[in-house]
Amino acid sequence: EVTREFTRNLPKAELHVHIEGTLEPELKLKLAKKNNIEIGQKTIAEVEESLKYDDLASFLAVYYPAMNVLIEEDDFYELAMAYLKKAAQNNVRHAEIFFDPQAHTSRGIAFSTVITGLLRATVDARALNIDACLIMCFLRDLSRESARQTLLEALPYKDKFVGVGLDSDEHNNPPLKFFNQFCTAQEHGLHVTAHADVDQVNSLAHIRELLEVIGVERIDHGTNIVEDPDLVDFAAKNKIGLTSCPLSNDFIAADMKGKEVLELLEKGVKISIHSDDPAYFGGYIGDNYYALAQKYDLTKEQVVALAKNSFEASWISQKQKAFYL
Ligand code: ES4
Ligand code: ZN
Repeated sequence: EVTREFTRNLPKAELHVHIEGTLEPELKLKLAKKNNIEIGQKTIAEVEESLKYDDLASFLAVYYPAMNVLIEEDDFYELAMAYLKKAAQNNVRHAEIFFDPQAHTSRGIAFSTVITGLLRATVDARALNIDACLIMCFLRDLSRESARQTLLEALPYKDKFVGVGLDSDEHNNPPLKFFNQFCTAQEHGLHVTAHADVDQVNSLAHIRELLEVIGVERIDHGTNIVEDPDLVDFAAKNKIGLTSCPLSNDFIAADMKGKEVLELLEKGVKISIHSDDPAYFGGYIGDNYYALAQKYDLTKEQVVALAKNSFEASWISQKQKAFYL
């Protein structure tokens, strides 16, 4: 009953996509050539051959080196524009896009180069009928001091992004490591979200820190919350958004987590479906909805409920939400 066309055409909000994770092999090769970067691959087939991972650490080991091809402001613009065109084809109406400044500033690329290129693409996205904005993520496996510096550098641009997030390797990197940065960001009126990747060590403790201490508005992935009924109850009552990414979870945890998604949907949690790193995990947002719907035999009503949750959990105004709900 739920077709590929249905999942593609349904109006959606994309709340969990890493712009660096939308770097397709073709653009990677093109930018490597333009910028004279040695990446060890010369053909699409060779790039595809390099896409081998089965957990978070092995994925990140492929993911970060690929970003070396992004040098100029125009490279960031082109990356984001290519993503936004794919998003438009998937009927994404609103996109809140993660970017990882430290993955670039650590290679000597200026923060202003990254954000200016990405921001220019979000402006041009209006012509595609997409309302797009940016979320700046801290890399949790880097130091607090690095996060502090990054936030300091970002604050002069605070009207150019809507919130902060937390991503990269979760192992031994609990949310409270960045308590100060989250507080400062909130004081400046920024929204807050953070990854609690599926099946990570101490995942429930991390989710509890995020909800009780930091006061996040969303949790990225976070489906392990089903193990704690009190936290599920809290998330439902407080309209905490959970952004689940089936194709990513299938790579990282060999499980799309459909059972957890359905249980949370049933319990009234604002859970929705997203694409994480679509160039790496085999599909954009429509593909993620379709894969989940196929595997778990979802009804149209369930798919529509997930898509409506994506607008409810988004950071658009109540008036804009009324338009989509
Ligand atoms: C990520 Cl799957 C995943 N987990 C954590 N951080 C990330 N950054 C990009 N993809
Ligand atoms: Zn993610």
